Amino acid sequence: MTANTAVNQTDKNSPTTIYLKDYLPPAFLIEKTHLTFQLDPEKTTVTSVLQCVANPKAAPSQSLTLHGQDLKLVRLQLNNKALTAADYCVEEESLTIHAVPDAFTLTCVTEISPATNSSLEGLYKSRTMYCTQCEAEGFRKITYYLDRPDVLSEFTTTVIGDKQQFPVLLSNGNLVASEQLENGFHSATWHDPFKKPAYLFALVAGDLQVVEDNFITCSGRNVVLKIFVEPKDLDKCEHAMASLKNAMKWDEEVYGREYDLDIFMIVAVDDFNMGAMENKGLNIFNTSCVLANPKTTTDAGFARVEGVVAHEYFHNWSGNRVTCRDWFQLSLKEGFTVFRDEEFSSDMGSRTVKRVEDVNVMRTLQFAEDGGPMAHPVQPASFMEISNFYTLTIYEKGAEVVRMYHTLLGPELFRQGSDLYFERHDGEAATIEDFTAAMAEVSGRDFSQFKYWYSQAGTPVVKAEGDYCAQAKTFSLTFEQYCPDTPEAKGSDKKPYHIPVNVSLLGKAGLLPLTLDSQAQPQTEVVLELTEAQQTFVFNDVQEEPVPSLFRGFSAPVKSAYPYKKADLLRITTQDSDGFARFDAMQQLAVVAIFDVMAALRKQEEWQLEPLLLNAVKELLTNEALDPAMVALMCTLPSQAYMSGLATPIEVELIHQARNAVKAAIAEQCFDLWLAVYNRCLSTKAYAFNANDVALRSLKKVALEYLMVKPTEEVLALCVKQFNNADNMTDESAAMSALVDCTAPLAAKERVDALAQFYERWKDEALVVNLWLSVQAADSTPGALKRVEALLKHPAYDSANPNKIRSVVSVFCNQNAVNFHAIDGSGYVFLADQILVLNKQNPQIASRLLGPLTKWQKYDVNRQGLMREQLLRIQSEPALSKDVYEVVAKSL
Ligand code: 0A1
Ligand code: ZN
Repeated sequence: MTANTAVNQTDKNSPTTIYLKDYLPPAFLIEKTHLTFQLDPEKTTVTSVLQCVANPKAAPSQSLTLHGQDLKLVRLQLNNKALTAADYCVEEESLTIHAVPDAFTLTCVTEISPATNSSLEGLYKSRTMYCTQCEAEGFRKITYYLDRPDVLSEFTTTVIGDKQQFPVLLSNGNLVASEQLENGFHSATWHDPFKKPAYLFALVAGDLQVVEDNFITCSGRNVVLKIFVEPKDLDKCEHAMASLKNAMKWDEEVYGREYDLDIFMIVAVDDFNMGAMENKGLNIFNTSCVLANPKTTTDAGFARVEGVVAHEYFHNWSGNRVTCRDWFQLSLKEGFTVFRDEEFSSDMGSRTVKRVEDVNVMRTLQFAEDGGPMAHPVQPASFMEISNFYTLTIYEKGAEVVRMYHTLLGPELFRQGSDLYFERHDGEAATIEDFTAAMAEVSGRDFSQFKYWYSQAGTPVVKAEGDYCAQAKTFSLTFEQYCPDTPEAKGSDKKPYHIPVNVSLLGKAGLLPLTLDSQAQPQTEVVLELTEAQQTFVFNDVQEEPVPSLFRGFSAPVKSAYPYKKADLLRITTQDSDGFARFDAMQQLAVVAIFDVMAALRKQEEWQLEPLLLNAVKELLTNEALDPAMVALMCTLPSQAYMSGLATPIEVELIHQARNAVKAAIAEQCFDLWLAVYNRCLSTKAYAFNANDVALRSLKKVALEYLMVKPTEEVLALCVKQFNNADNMTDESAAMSALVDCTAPLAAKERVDALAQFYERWKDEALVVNLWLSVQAADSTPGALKRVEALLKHPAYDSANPNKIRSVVSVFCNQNAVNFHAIDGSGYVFLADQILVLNKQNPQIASRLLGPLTKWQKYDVNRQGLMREQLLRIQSEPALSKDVYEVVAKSL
């Protein structure tokens, strides 16, 4: 088993911290890279021939230092001269050749062991196939190289393998040669004409089937599209292919970006640390993000495939053609590409639903990251292990920052800015500053204050107050902003942000026309630009006291507060033209209702469901003109995780109880309405993935959840019927979840039967089994840890497969709060045990699992002690990986 190089604890040194301010260009460039792989499970030979030149833009250097990790060096040759031990020095993570000329060819032969590479970085085996993962720094586990994103090279790759075992041999670019060799071996040579950094390199070898299609680009070129999968998954490629074609077309229409190679390939692999990877011309996907079939995949799964396929495809421009100078610029490609994929998905389905889902992720998960010990700016200033920085802040907050340019500039100028950025930096490694400069140049705007969104960590808090003067007919909005302390800076030292605030004013009969001092033409929505710590905006000619609708569409990633009365919120939920604002107001009403119940439970007092919330729900359930997807979202109570972000210390049990109590009250008091809604949503049409059908299924699911809180015989029968007769996984798994979540004695047998039957039906479908595992890991009834431990021993579990680990361990620790945070600390001990095993086996996954423990400061003193104890236990492990070390050290 190879693991990441363990941190040497005996010398008491922590791993080195790398700083953005220390960036230096590379002393050498690699113009051409020629690789030959002779595949073998334990002894793959990699021959690299590198054409190197001194970098004219860097300080001259006589020696060349290459990155390398877990490599066995077999041979080294400089031009025609074989090098001997005296000519170079091999260290744990590098190879230095003492003297090199200004231009030279370096030939290097190394041996690696893909079969024992359990870290899933570099070249590894996933079931029967070989594949690679090189971002961020995995290429150095393949051969010695300048493994940094600002070294761009033209790659030619020859792969040699046994033809029977590996009929398919793939790498980046175009296939330029294939040969039949002796002893049943064959070879394929691929050439990628586009210069790229090593992190975009890919290789795949396996016995794979292919689904093929084509796309004619806007300039009339034919591009062959291929999706490679294991034979059993051939029936699950159609949706990814359609999504790919939609994404290619969308990128041409919306960004003017045309695909550049003659072939675009996707490969599905089972063992993958992340969702997918944008390697040039050869994207590698976690099966969970590419395979979809109505029978085995939920609507959420379909949406994820559509989004991830598009995301990886969009990287061809935002990431590959224009790449990153260094890893501090990661959000340059990730934030921009997430913004692009979010907009694509909005255009393909329901814009409002997509926005609500994305904002929920920001508010529940990214805000928690921003408020924890791993908080970092969108452009971090330092890191120890870059793998730890593939975060919600880099991706999702980064996308929100790009969205704010879009809001401030409007679509036309934004497009001009992106055109300029792509044109100016094509074939280069760029920086976040380059992106900002392009946006500034096309708009003539000054983004110097806006840049604090990149350099300051933490979620800004914006408090607003309104003041209506009936006499003068003015409405003043006063905003105050501040940003809390984060690990790298005190709040008081942070500069005010440049915040776009989308505002409308609601009158009794709808949106009011707005006249600001600075504007002549009345509109119904304006973008206020908040730049001061405190600032007032005055609207004129306001004929009645309005209810302001603020941060419409979540126009900035901030925590906002306005002293709304409950009736004001109700007005927004029913009258606002912005779907997100309606959802948001409803959620605020629900939060208030849950907090009220928590307060009553704390004092052991009687409580009553907030009547305004109940009325709002009833209105939503009876108004058949509303979008069912919005009804579903608005009737879904804020999650335990969302509620946990609102007050410290987090009262785990109380939130759980109060949420359940509110849910039960709504369920009971609207039972007949829910039943009517459920019946209204039933459909006899065959499954299709489109906004309307998804909307109906989502509302049906929410209806079933409420009905199953306290089911009648009739409801239970409906649920079982849906479980048995559904023609698609969305409905089938919704019924299973409803049964599993149902604690009523009436459903006790059905609950047990459903789980057993589901497994019997789907035990041969790995991704469906993951769903089955996660439903059980999230089951919040008592005794969850025992059940989870049993799942880890179940034949369906595979402790080396990240998807399985996520389905059980992550789901239990992140989505089963009452059990994970059991007051005896057993959940924490369990997680630490898992992390310690994974630390050796797969450090990236181990480090990601640490998340819930790092938030210890948000809990009561008792739990704080128990969580810290486990962090300390992990810290005392003698061979801690860099990945785990960094997160633990920063958390303590
Ligand atoms: N760039 C990919 C995600 C990715 C990042 C890191 C990986 O290994 C550490 C793997 C994939 C994307 O944004 O889709
Ligand atoms: Zn990405």
